[in-house]
Amino acid sequence: MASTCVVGLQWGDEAKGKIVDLLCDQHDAVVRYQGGANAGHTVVADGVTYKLSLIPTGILRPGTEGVIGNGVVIHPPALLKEIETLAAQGIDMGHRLHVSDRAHVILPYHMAEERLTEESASAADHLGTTRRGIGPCYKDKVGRVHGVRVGDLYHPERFREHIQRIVAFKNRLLLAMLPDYEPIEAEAVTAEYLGYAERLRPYVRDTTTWLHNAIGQGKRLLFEGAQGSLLDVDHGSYPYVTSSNSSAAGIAAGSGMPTRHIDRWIGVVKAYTTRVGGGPFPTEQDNAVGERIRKVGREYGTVTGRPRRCGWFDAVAARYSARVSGSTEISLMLLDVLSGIPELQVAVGYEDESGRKVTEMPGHLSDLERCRPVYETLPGWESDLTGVRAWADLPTEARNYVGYLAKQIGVPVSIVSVGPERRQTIILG
Ligand code: 2SA
Ligand code: MG
Repeated sequence: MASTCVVGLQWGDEAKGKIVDLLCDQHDAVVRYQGGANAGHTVVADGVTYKLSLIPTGILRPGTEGVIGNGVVIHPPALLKEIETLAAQGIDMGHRLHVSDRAHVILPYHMAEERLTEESASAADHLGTTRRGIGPCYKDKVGRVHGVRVGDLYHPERFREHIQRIVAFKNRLLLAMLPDYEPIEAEAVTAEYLGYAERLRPYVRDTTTWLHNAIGQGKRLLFEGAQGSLLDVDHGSYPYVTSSNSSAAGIAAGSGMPTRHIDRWIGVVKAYTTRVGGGPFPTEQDNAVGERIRKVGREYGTVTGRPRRCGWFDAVAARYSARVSGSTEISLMLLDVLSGIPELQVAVGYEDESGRKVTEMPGHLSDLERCRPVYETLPGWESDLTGVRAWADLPTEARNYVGYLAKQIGVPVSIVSVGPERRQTIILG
């Protein structure tokens, strides 16, 4: 038994893709269990950059299988485009990609519904989403009446009738609410999606059974989280979260696999913090430090290109999400980005308005918004770390910084990354 999970412990973009890619050799299949094409994973291998969104990172390795589990929401044209782009880069999906017939499908009206809130007159409604239809699709899934699953696409008559009913409902709603809304034609959408279904047919199956059989055959699975634990719909900074359980809490529900098969629980953090989209961010540095991190770390959204908000490492948040995600080891990413900053700050606690100490992550938005970080200052280092391959060769200050973060999170660091390439990795004994 050697299944692993790799989840982000911040607000996403912790460079999980690189860790998943590194661990692929030790696993037989990589499983996505939540999110959709809002995710962006960048992997650099032998100088080639691969951008993955819906497809599990494992697909880049010739022998590894990729599973898109039931908890994922799928926009079929986005998936097909990704398959084609990867094929053009020489990645042959063959029989290695498995898409759950229980996963929900994103339809054109979901994008329109997202505009309703994201472009509403009241800024308080704007979450700063990726506009990929993620939230509205999950709403329909939980609401049940309007949910469409991948498996429905293979029952055309029933699907056609279902779409007619849904589209009639959505058109009425959206026409009343969105001034520039162009009504959707049920028959056109049906034909379009039945076309996608044919092209996706080789990949679609009951992935729950597939995974259980894989475990039965002694295969090792790697569960790959998208976004980060602080964006988890239950455990994150609600409502500024995504619509799925992006912490490790989502694994069982989103894959059909009990987590007792997992024996390695890796939490991934950056050496600093970023966030894209709205919501509280206590250690944000909306100043020269933040700009420097953004520039050196190339902190722009992989999917949307939006500049990411940057700030100091937040140990309160990381400690909390490491607990929620059950992390027993930490991969610390992008340490090289901090070179040349004379002093580094780490939030070790928060203070509320009246100066009272807060050591736990506040559950309510208003409380989190009002928190001021309490910082510990650590000396930085000058030298470029991108060529360092051994722990002993890191500057003392960098080693102290890593050790300090581990102590603050309460979980040991097992991997330190000093660049996007596979070889720019330090494995700690
Ligand atoms: P959504 O679209 O409903 O999931 O948006 C809700 C919030 O979740 C955030 N979110 C993300 N945060 C970081 N990275 C994500 N993936 C892309 C990337 C994002 C991009 O890898 O860079 O390209 O902009 C991601 N996906 C969702 C989102 O910003 C909202 O705050
Ligand atoms: Mg990303």
